[in-house]
Amino acid sequence: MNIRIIGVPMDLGADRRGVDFGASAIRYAGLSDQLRRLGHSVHDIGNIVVPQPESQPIGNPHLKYLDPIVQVAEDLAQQVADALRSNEFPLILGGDHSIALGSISGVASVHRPLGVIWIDAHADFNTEETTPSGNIHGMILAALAGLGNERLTHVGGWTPKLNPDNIVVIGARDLDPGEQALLRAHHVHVFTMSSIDQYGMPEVLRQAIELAGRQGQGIHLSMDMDSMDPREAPGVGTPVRGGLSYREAHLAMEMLADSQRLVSMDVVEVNSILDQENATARLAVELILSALGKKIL
Ligand code: 4U7
Ligand code: MN
Ligand code: MN
Ligand code: MN
Repeated sequence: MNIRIIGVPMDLGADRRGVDFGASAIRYAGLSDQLRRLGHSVHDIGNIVVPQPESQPIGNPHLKYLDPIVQVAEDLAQQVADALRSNEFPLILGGDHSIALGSISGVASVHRPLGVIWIDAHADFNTEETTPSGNIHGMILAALAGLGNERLTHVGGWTPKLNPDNIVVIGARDLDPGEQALLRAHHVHVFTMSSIDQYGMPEVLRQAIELAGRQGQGIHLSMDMDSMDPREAPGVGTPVRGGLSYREAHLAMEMLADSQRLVSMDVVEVNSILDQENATARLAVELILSALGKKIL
C-alpha cells in the first residue's frame, strides 16, 4: 500500500494541553521506518499549518477557536482528498480530535457513503448547545453527522458527511447528559466499555464492521488514544479510567486490517507533555502497524 502521512499539530479544539506535539512524537517513535519494514511505501508530506492558540482570539465561548479550526479543516480535507485521488492511503496524525473534521470531510468527498469507526473514551457528539466545555474536539462526530454549528457542519460546502447509521463508537465511558440524548435521538451505534466487557472485543468488532460498512462502503478509523486505559496510554489530554487493554485495542486493529475495508485513518490526542518516555506515541505506532497489516505470525 502507498501511505501518505499528514501531520496536524492542532491544539485549538481542546484547552491547550500539548497535543500539538503528538504528530512529531509519533514520527519520533519510528512510524515511517516500521511501515516501510511492513512493505508499504510511505510519503510523509510533513505538517499542515495550524495557528498557535496564543496568536488567536478564542471567540464564542461555546465554540472556542471556531475560525482557525474550520480553516484548518478546509485545508486538511483538500489534502486528504488529494491523497486518495493519488491512490494513497491517508494516515493523519493529530493533534486534538478536531482534526477529524478535516480528515473525514476529505475522505467522505471521495468515498460516499462512508462508514466511521470512532474508538474513543468519549463520543464527541456535543453541539454548541450541549457542550459543557466549549471545546470543539468534543463536537466533531456530531458535526460530521450534520448536527450543530453550520460552519462546522458545512466544511467543503456540503453536509452531512456521515449517516448516523454508519457511525460506530467503541470504548465510550464518559458521555455528557446532552450528548447522551443526541446519541439516542440519532441512533448512533455506541459500544460502551460495558458492552465490550459483556460481549468481548471480537463480537463488538464483528458488529462494528458490519454496521459501519453496511452497504459495502469503505470505513475510516478514527483512533483517539484516550480510548486506551490510562495505564497503557498515560500521555493523553483527557484520561478516563477503565479503558481498553493493550490486547483489546490490538485485536480491534487486527480485525480491521483483516476486514480490508479501511480507506483512511487518523490517530489523535497523543499528549507528549504528559507522556512517559513517549510510551503513548510508541503505542500509537504499534496500533497503526496492526491496523495496516502487521501480523504476529
Ligand atoms: B476527545 C467533553 F465535557 N465531553 O465535550 C467535552 F467531558 O476528542 C470531553 O474525545 C470531550 O478527547 C473530549 O468537552 C474530546 C467533556
Ligand atoms: Mn475524541
Ligand atoms: Mn476522547
Ligand atoms: Mn465526552
